[in-house]
Amino acid sequence: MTENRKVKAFVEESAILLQPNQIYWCDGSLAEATQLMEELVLQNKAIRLNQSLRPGCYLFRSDPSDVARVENRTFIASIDEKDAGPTNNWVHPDELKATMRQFFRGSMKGRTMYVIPFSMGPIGSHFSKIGIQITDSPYVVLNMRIMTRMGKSVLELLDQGSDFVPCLHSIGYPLNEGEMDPLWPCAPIEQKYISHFPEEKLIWSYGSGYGGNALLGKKCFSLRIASFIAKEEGWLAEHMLIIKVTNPLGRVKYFTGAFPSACGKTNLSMMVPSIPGWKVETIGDDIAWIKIGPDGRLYATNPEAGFFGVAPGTSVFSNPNAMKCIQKDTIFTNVALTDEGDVWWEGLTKSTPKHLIDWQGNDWNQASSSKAAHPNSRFTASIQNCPCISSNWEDTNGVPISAILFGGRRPDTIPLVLESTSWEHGVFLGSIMGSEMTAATISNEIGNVRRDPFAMKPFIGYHVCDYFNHWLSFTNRTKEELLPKIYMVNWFQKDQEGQFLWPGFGENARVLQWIFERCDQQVDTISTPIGKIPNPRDLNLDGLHISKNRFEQLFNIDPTSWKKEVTSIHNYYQSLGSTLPKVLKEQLEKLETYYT
Ligand code: TSX
Ligand code: MN
Repeated sequence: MTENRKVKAFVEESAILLQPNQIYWCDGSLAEATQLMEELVLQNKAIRLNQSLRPGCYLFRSDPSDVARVENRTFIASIDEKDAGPTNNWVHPDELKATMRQFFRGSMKGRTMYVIPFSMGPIGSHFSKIGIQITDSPYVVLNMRIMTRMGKSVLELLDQGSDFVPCLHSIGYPLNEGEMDPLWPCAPIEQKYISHFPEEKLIWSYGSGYGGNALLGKKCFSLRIASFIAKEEGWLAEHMLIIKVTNPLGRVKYFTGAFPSACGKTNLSMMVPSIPGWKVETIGDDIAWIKIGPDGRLYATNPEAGFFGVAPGTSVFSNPNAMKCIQKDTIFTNVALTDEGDVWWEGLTKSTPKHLIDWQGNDWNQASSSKAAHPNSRFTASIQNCPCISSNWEDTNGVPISAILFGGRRPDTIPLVLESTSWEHGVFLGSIMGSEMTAATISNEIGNVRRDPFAMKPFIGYHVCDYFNHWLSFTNRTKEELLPKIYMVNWFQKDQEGQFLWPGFGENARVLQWIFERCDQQVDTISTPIGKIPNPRDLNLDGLHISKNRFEQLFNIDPTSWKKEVTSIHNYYQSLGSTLPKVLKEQLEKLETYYT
């Protein structure tokens, strides 16, 4: 409890609307988490995993209708429709609130209303922002405890009068007298609402208990609401990893990187370099808050305190550090269960277990046609579990950024690495980011590029063109030479046979080395119409057996592909409307002089 009047009013008004059985204030302690988990195990909502293999680890299975973020049920309810822009769903805030109030009314009947005070960012840092999430999901409480700084320390800040973002959440499944509670209660898809009121700095989420729909500190607060606040206040809230790179001489630089989904962002953030003497340590794997420091450079902090990572594809080969993170005190959601009481997912091991219980709780064997783990199954683990966490990940001033990486999954067209010629050109590269649509993409346009500017398409809490303008405005806020260098990287080019041209994973350190040395002006570049590429002698290929032909393909700039690309960017830019910054149109026009 707290004496903060705004907090008290929020909790009291919520309770009147939601009509829970009882109200519980979370203190964030281990005792509290243990008791909540015990209750969930007794109700069969959580499965205790084999404690000698995975101490402190539990498995949850969600309802099959509640397995991922729901972008078509996500709303940016700005007062003026124009402010939400072409990439967001918009409803007038008054109308959306009226609709949602009907759903929220009595939605916690028969349940406990949990009050979660949390901080995004280290307690006491000028970066940090407080939220209070009200929820009826103990699963959400347990996940928020890992993903944020939660409980008592935050209540103390609120007692001292700190402001906060109210985050109202209900799974949307009231329990009437004598009614049976499903294992994963939630509302049907058409009743799910993930709503943001940016001008009011308010989040209302109804009907889903899964991931980004329900852990409101993450995408809703730290990206959608924070991006809006960041524009007002002159900073950036980005969908980026943050890494600390140390060279063999012990010199340190920090890089951030934005990648669309399925590009291995978490893998890169924990990568083990293949080249001797180089070290990569993690500051964050998903979100970066970036501000101009007193010296005019950009400083980044990770507002989160945990990883909510995709399980399938995570293995000792792809991400050995993540495998160590999830050895203990981890919540697994929608992965498969082995006969030993351990977890399994596609891509974990070369051989498939003979028998499993799949993510829906059914028997599964090698003849089964379905996947054992859901493709969007997750692990929730504390950053403290990570063997490669940087010692200064909680620095209250953040870490100074030397380079920003923009990535994408492109089988052709985009070279292994490309340096921007200016900040404006770098923003252009961010704005045209995209990934090829694969069989895993829920779309029938396999082979086409899905544009995902700055990997922020689903997370910009306002008009995408205003967002581009905000990025461009940084040259007015600080000296351009103090801003990070901007790179586009592409680990995913393929040869004519469909084989990956670049070995990726730990070998990506060779690209990081080149960027590192570019930041120190130790190496030069070759200018091309699309930007600057490495001088072949400067990319460290020691111990890597790659033919001259393959190497040339990795940096080949094919005019036919670029003609197609320029047309595609042109069409994409048109879809963003008339407020697209002139500077970006000019960047495209310059490219068009080479490729038409
Ligand atoms: O995460 C990936 N990274 C970044 C790692 C630091 N993945 C996995 C993407 C899906 C989430 C990659 N996949 C990367 C990569 O750099 N590159 C590729 C393509 C690739 C896949 C397999 C191999 C080589 C390249 N080789 C073998 O499997 C032996
Ligand atoms: Mn993400």
